[in-house]
Order: sequence, then structure tokens, then C-alpha cells
Amino acid sequence: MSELHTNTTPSCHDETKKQEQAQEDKPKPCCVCKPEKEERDKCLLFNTEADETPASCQEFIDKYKACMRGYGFEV
Ligand SMILES: [Cu+2]
Repeated sequence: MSELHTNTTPSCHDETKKQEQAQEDKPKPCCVCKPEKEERDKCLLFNTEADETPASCQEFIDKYKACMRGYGFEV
């Protein structure tokens, strides 16, 4: 099991726990980069007036993407 999970909320993806154990070396996207994701989501939440991505949020988006890529996820 991933140590990344010890700091996360328990409801993250309980129903997929068995699958996760089968691929321990690849964490779930919802288990990683949580602070980055939170910042990004917060930013987007407060900038909903435009359809396109607010430029002020781009740095958070990039940070999140870079983090996810570090775990092998393409965002
Ligand atoms: Cu998770």
C-alpha cells in the first residue's frame, strides 16, 4: 500500500483499493499532488466568469501538471 495514502482523506477511492494494491508502484491520481490540485481548483473556482482558463491560474495549473507528470500521469 502506498504511504501517500496515510495523509489523505479515507473516502478518496475506497472502492478501488483492491486494484490499487495490484499496482502499488503507480499511485492513484487522486492520492498525489493534492496541495497543487487544491490550489488550482481554488483558483479556478474564483475565476469562473470566463470560459477560457484564467491567466492568473495558469501557474497553478502548470504546477499541478508538473507534479502529476512526476508520478507518470499526463494531465
Ligand atoms: Cu486516492
